[in-house]
Amino acid sequence: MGTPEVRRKDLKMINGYPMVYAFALNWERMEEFQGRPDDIVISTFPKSGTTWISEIVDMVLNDGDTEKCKRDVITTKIPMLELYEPEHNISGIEFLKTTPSPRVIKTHLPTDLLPKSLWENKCKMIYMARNAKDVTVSYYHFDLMNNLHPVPCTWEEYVLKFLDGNVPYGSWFNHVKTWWEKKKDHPLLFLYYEDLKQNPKEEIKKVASFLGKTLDEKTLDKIIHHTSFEMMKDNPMVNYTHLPSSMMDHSKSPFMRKGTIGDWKNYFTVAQNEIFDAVYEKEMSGTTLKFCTEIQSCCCKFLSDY
Ligand code: PPS
Repeated sequence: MGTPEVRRKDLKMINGYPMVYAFALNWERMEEFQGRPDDIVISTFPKSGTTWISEIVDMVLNDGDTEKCKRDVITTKIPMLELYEPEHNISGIEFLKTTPSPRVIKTHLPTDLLPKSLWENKCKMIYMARNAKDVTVSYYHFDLMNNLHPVPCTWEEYVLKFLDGNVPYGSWFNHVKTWWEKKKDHPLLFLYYEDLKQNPKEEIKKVASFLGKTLDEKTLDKIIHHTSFEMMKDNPMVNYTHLPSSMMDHSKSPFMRKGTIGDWKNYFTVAQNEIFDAVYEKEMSGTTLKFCTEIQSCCCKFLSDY
């Protein structure tokens, strides 16, 4: 049998979640994945700053040593669990099997698709959340350039699809709410993109403390500088330009696009914003999660922080 065609295919349902077609192939692999007690999991809904927090975690674990952090590309340093691309024989699971401990694992999986052993082993997890409107804009542009995703529709249709959870990994609402709940009974650090953007030092200190590290001011400043959007945009080890263009076509939209809070205002019409807000209010009622959607002095204040 030849290599299956996985580019621009429709999403495939896995236990009720729409999944990237290629990743959904042989899903049993995921259920059998063996977590190790010292694994560190970085989880996000896509386009919430995964690459950013991943590089921060790598810098924290390496005490701010930029040379060590240049040892390899981000996809090798922090492999993506569910990534599977048969044409180039890229498999997150296979790669992780041969990765020495302690492993840092990237995933976008919702809580109930994450392999059980990662929960059972009480692995440390860092969840990074970003406001839904900026995620919608970022995801739309990602669909333009990511050939493993279905061909994107118009922006107008995309907003509705996003609200319906008809995008890879399903509903943003379900994702952030269920991960937030996990915080109650699992070692999980819940962070916000907007907080990291506005107060990187405080947020990086939280990451360091969660990972059992104490970093001095100079190291913290070094990490902030190395992981700024401007630096990461031009860093070929983290800006995803190393992947084959058959997977990601940066001429359609760069992976490191804008890296800002509030870009949604450049895309949402007044009518779209009203529709979005109405769904948002319904979906988010009853949760203590609070997001900010624009730059302001007081950002994502939530009611039951650590
Ligand atoms: S992915 O494909 O889901 O793993 O993408 P992810 O890394 O989660 O998200 C990509 C968005 O994060 C922005 N980004 C950053 N913002 C601020 N600072 C830094 N250092 C940084 N690095 C990446 C990236 O530009 C994408 O957001 P948009 O809004 O599209 O620019």
